[in-house]
Amino acid sequence: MRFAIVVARFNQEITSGLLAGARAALSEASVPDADVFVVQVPGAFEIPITAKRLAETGEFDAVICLGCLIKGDTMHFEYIASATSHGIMDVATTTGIPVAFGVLTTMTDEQAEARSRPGPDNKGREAAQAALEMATLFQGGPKGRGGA
Ligand code: DLZ
Repeated sequence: MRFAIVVARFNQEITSGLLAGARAALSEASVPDADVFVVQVPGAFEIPITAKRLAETGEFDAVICLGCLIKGDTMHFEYIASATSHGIMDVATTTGIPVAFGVLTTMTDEQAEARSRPGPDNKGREAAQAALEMATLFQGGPKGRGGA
């Protein structure tokens, strides 16, 4: 199976931890590095269009989206979080390719750090595990192996 990862550079100290967690989960599932394609984008807002282009290539069994939004003093957080989450869901439902949501939306830096550290609570790892499960489920064709 082949996977694409879209990772935002904004809050890079956090998103690099998410990327490491996602890579670790794929590697532990015996996915070779050569079958993992990583694309960096400026911020979370740019994730959906990039995920869509990758999903539409037909080359990937799933796309993993990684980013980090930390609430600030303005409405930016709300607008970007809403656009990103709806955009990512839209990519999955319009392309039929599983798209995992690994975008943190936290109130504080500390919450983001706790979710991007190495270990079982790393949300990049969780997103990659969801992508692996969905890619496996859909391996049997449109109806999937699980009858979905
Ligand atoms: C502008 C912006 C702000 C304020 N905050 C974040 C953030 O917390 N996380 C993130 O990934 N990106 C942020 N951005 C950048 C936007 O996602 C986007 O890259 C720019 O608005 C340019 O389209």
